[in-house]
Parts: sequence; C-alpha cells; structure tokens
Amino acid sequence: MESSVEIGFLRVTEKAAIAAARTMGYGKRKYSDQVAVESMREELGRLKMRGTVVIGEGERDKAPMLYVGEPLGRGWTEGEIYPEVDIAVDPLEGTNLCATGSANAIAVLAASEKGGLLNAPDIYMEKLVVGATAANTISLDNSVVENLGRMAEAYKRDVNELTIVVLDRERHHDLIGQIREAGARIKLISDGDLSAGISAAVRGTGVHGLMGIGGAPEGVLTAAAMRCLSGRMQGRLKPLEKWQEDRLKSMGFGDGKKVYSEKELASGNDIIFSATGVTDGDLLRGVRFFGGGIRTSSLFMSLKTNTIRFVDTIYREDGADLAVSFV
Ligand code: VTB
Repeated sequence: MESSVEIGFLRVTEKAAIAAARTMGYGKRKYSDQVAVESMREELGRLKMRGTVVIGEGERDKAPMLYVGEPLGRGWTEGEIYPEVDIAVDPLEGTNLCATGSANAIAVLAASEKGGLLNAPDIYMEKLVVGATAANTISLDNSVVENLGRMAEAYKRDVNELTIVVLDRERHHDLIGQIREAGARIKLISDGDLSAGISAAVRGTGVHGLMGIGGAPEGVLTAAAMRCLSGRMQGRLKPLEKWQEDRLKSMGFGDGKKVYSEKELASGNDIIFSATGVTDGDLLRGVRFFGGGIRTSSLFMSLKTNTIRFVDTIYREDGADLAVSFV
C-alpha cells in the first residue's frame, strides 16, 4: 500500500470519531452511527485506491453506505491504477456508549491487500483474545479454568490477578460463573468487545483477556489489530438464531464449528489498522473540543512496516490563534 493511502486511513478514523463525538450523550445511537458512517465514507472516497468494503454496515439493500461490496476511493471511477484494497469498517464501535457518553466508544478501520480480511457474516462469534505475553496459552477447545491458569502462568501471577472482559449478556451466564470459579477478576461491559480485545493486547491497560460471544465483524477487526500487536485470537462463528444458521450456510461457511485464528480472520501481509477514541477509554482518550481546535487520540498500526503508533492529533480551526497544550 502506498504511504499516502496508509496515512489517509488515520484521517478517516479521526474524522469519523470527531463526527460521532459531537453527538456524545444525545441519546441517539442511530444518529451517532449515521454521522460516523457518512464521515468515514466521504474520507475513504478521497483516497487513491480501488477500495472494496468487506466488513461494513450490512448488505447493500439494508445499508445505503459502506455496505459490503461498495467500491470506494478515487481509483475506481477515474480508471487510474491505484492499489486494490479491502476495507473493514466499524465507523462507531459502541453506538450506545457514544449515545450515553460512556467509556470506550471508538471509530475503527482495517485495510489490507485484496483477500486479506475474511468476509465474515454479520452473525455472532465466540472469541478468546489475549496479548503477546500470553500468546500460545489459549484455546477455545480448552476449559475456561485451563485457559486462565495458563494465562496466569504466562503473566507470572496468580489467576486472581488477571482481569477478563466479558460483554454483560444473559448468554454469558455460564462463562461468567466459570471465570469467577477460576478466581479471575471480571470487567463486565455493556458494549464494545472490539476495543476490549485491543486493550487486552496492550500492557498497562489493566485488561488481560477478552472472552465471550460478540459480533463476528468486530471479530475480524480485532484479528487485524492482533496481527499488528502480536496478540492472539481464536474465534468460532456462532449462529444463535435460525436466520444466522441459514446465513452461515448460504455464505459457504459450513457448520460453523471451525476455530479461526487471528491469521485466518485477517490473513493479509499488508494490514493497516486505525482506531480513534470517541469517548475516553482504557486505551485511547476521547475527542476533545476546545475553542479553536479539536484533539484526537488514535492507535495506528501497519503490519508491513511493523509500526505501532499512538497518535495525538490537533486539528486547528482556520485562522484560530490557538495555544497548543502539551497534553
Ligand atoms: C456485539 C459486540 C459489539 O455490540 O456486536 C454487540 O461485538 C451486540 O451484541 O462490540 P448484542 O446483540 O448481544 O447486543 C457491540 O457491543 C457494540 O457494537
């Protein structure tokens, strides 16, 4: 990927985060999502690429923008030979979090060379995510107690010094019981298992793992982040309703029993991952508005160039006489 396109992706999530953050606390999650989607689509349209959405807002008939298969970027219409890029987006991960001003809403995008991101169906996925420290310790086929025991060993601590994030859902009743029984600490979240998964792969966030069932599209984005962070992920597609089972089969995913690694969910060699905080979170600060400028905090990574950047950007308003502060 060309570096101008690469860096363009950072701007894409920054702009989407700013758009969403302006609606923080409005109590209108759909509206918050819509402004993030519109912003993301507009910014992606400016990039010198022949992009295709592989993880997006849904099927073409349901989503007018950023639908799966939508062509994006300048190269598509102008007939110029810009690189082909597959794109996975979650313009506002945690729409409810933004609508209520709660922690950890983010704007996210991953990109890769053609075929490098799995076109996962919009159903659920059972996930297990850990950082590089605990790589090679986990398996969805092992018991929760076993996974936690091996993670604790890798972290050179007791199980009761691990913190596991789980989506607060009825379907996790048994899982939560097993984690409690094993003795690990739990952080129950109302939404946003993608940002929790990323936090699990960054030391110092106080999160050591993510367990449970969340969205499969978010799973592919998590996997892209794990590739760049040397984190580990396992995911198993989980149809919880009949239509999801049908969907799985119609998309050629068989019985859905397969366990995917992060490498299978995001197989590309040229992966770019960008996430910008909308509200303050474990890993990223939210968008801050102040007279004359806006400040964003992002995680921007490239697998090919092996770089992980924590980017702090200030957008200055034209003509504003802005005194920039250190933090
Ligand atoms: C999941 C999770 C997301 O929404 O998709 C969840 O992966 C929806 O789950 O991070 P439910 O159907 O159980 O509500 C998020 O939490 C936010 O988009």
